[in-house]
Amino acid sequence: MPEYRLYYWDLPFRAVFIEMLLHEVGASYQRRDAGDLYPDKCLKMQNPGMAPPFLYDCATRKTIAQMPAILMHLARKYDYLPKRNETHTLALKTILDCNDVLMEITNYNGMQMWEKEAWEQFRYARLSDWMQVFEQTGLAHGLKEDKGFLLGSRISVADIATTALFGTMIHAFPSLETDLEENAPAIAALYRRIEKRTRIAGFLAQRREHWERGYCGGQIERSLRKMID
Ligand SMILES: N[C@@H](CCC(=O)N[C@@H](CS)C(=O)NCC(=O)O)C(=O)O
Repeated sequence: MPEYRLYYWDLPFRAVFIEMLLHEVGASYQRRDAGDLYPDKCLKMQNPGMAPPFLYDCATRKTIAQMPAILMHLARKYDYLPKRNETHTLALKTILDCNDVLMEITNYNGMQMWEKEAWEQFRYARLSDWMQVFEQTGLAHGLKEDKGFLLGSRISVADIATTALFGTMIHAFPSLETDLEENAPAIAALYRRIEKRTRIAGFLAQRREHWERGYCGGQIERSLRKMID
């Protein structure tokens, strides 16, 4: 029996954060369609949640919602959290930053489709500032282009989340690689190093063959593609 069940759509967007960490730590899981829980059963389970991803932990027989909470649960369990209070807090802050970027790049979960002017303002002001936020965090903790991790000398959930954010974004929209190179060269190097870790590389190769350049799906992905491709 797998250790976890992950309920999500057949897309990388928020699930890839969780899947990358599960692969990195060697935990077994089964991918289930989000529709198995959402929306009908969301309020009926213990620890109800609003929307996928949901992670069912077979050991505790409980379901957790909210991507950041799921990552923190797994990171604690598999020792992927920094030890010091400050960096422990920064790991959570990094995951929340990632989730904010996901929200912003999808124009608040597709509330409105992107128009050229708004997209360019986002791309060249907000997104580039976000990239610099990650870069400055890394540099402050000794990250170099050829070595190191976001929050110090040891890998943590923050590296997995940063890679899931920028690696997935750039795989889906390759022209954004230039933006990351210009605003956050050490982060660009970091995500490439993390993507090469054996278990993560195997997972990404297999899932990307299936997802191809897919990102968040729906009309908002089509709108993003109109802006970027
Ligand atoms: N804050 C939540 C966001 C969850 C979310 O927006 N899920 C999307 C897919 S990524 C969804 O299916 N939303 C449907 C809904 O909100 O009803 C998280 O980080 O997990």
